[in-house]
Amino acid sequence: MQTVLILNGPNLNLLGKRQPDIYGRETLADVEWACREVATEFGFGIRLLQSNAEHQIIDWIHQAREEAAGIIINPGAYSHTSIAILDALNAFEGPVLEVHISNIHKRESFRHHSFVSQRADGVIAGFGVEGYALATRRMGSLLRPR
Ligand code: DHK
Repeated sequence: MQTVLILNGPNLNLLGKRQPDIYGRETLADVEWACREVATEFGFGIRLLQSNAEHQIIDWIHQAREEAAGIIINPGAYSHTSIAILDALNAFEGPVLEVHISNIHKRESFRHHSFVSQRADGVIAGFGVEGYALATRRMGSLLRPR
C-alpha cells in the first residue's frame, strides 16, 4: 500500500490549544483521523508527523524519497524562512501539497511568501484544519488519476 507523509512544522504540536481564534480547537490527532478516513477511501495509507526542528523535517523528506508516494506539508513558520526545506522537497519526486490552516495572505506581510510554494503542486490556505483532508483527497486524485 502506498503511503503519504503528512508533515507538520513548529508549534503545530499545540494545535487546538494555541491561538484557537486563528488555528481552531481541533488537534493534530483529529487531523490524522480525518485524513486517514479520506486516504482509506482512496486506498493509500498516511503517516502524520510533527517536529519543531527544521533538520528533522528535512530528514523525513529525505526518507520519503524511498518510502512515500507523496507529501502533504504544513511547514508552519518555516514556510516563510526555509530554503533548506524547499531544497529537500525539490529532491523528492512525488506530488507535494502545501497546507496552511490560516489564510496567510490575510495576515502579517511576513507570512505572505512561502518558499515551499515554489515546489508545491498545490496550496491550500485558510480552510482551517479541513485543508488537510482536502489536500489528502487531492493527493488521492494525483496518485490515481481517473
Ligand atoms: C502555521 C504557522 O505556525 C504559521 O507560522 C504560519 C501556518 C501559518 C498555518 O496557517 O497553518 O505563518
